Amino acid sequence: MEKFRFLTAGESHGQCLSAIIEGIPSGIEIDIDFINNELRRRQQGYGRGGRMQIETDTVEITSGVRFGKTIGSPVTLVIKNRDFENWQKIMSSAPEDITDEKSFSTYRPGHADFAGSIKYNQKDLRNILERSSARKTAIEVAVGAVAKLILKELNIEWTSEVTQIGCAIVPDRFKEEIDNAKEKGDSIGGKYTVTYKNLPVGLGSYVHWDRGIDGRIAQAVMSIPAVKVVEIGTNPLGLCGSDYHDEFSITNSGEIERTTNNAGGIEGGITNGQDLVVSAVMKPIPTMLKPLNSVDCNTNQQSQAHYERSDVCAVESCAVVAEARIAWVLVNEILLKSGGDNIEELKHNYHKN
Ligand code: EPS
Repeated sequence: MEKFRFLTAGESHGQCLSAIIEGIPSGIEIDIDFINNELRRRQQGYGRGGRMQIETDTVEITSGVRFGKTIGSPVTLVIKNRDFENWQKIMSSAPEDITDEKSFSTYRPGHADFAGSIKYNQKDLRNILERSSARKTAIEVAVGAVAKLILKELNIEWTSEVTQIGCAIVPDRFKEEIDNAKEKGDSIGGKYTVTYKNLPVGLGSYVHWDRGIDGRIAQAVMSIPAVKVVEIGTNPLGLCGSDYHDEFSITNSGEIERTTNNAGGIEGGITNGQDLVVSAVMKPIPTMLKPLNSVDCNTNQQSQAHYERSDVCAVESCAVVAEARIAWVLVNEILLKSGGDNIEELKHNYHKN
C-alpha cells in the first residue's frame, strides 16, 4: 500500500536526475534551503571522489508547489548534472551520436556490470553503469528531504552517525583507514546508524508479511547501492531472551516505562514509541584503482576490471541516503494511519491518535 509514491529517473552522466512524487498533502512548506542542505550533506564525507568537486547538487521544483507551499498536485524535482557538459556526446539520446569513447567491456566484480549486461543484453557496460551508479541517490535524498519536511511538521527528529570504517570503531581512526585504502588503490566500507525520535506507536502491522514496518525499512535501506546488512536495534545473535527483550515497568506517575531499547523501536512489525534505530553495513565500493581479475564480455578473455573515477569510501553519504529512505517509509506509514489531504487534516488526525 503506497500513499507517498514516486518514481525517479536519470543516468549518472545524463542531463539530470528527476522525481515525480504523488501523495504529499497540500500546505506543506517547501524549504528549498533545507533540501539543498540535505543534498550538500550527501556530497560530503572523507573519501569521496572527483565527481563531488564537479557537482554542487541543487534542486529545482517544476510542479506541485506554489508560493512556497505544496498544493496537493504531484511535485516534480530536478537536479541538473553539471558533468553532463562533458558527456553530452557520450550520453546523447540521438542515434547518430553513438560513440565508444567511454564504452567498456570488462566487468567490475561486485558491481551490477555482469548480471546487468546479461539481463539487459548489453555489451557496452556503460549502459549498465549509468543507472546502477549511486549517483541516483542524489534525487532520492531530495525526495527524502521533502518527506522530512512532513516529519518536521509532526515534530519527528532524526540523527545519523558513522560507527565503523574498515576495522576502525573510533572516529579518530576513520581517516587513517580511508587513507590506507586509497594508498593501496583500494576501497573501504563501514557501518552507520540512523535514529528517528518521537515516533508514534502503531506505524506498520503484523497482519500481513508486507505490512511490517521493519520489512519496509529493511527493503528501503538494503537496496541502497553497496548495502549488504541492515539491522534494527541491537543484533540479538548470541543473546538470551532475558538479556535482549526490553522489560516494562510503571513510573511513580503511572506511566509505562522501558529502560532499554534493544528492539530498536519495532515490535511485531509495529513502531512501539521508542526510538527507531536502524544500522547498515556498506561494502567497499567495487570500482578500484587497483583492479581485480575479470573477464571481457566482448572477447570472453581474462582481463582486468574496468576502472574509472570513483570514491574510496562513501559510508558517510550512505548514512544520509538511509535517513532519506527511512523518511519515505515513515511518511507513507503515517499517511496510511492518519490520512489527510492537507497539512491541517493530517496534523489533526495524527495528534488525535
Ligand atoms: C556518485 C557519483 C558517481 C560516483 C559514485 C557516486 O560519479 P562518477 O561515476 O561520475 O564519478 O562518484 O558512484 C559510485 C562509486 C558507484 O559505484 O556507483 C554520487 O553522486 O554519489
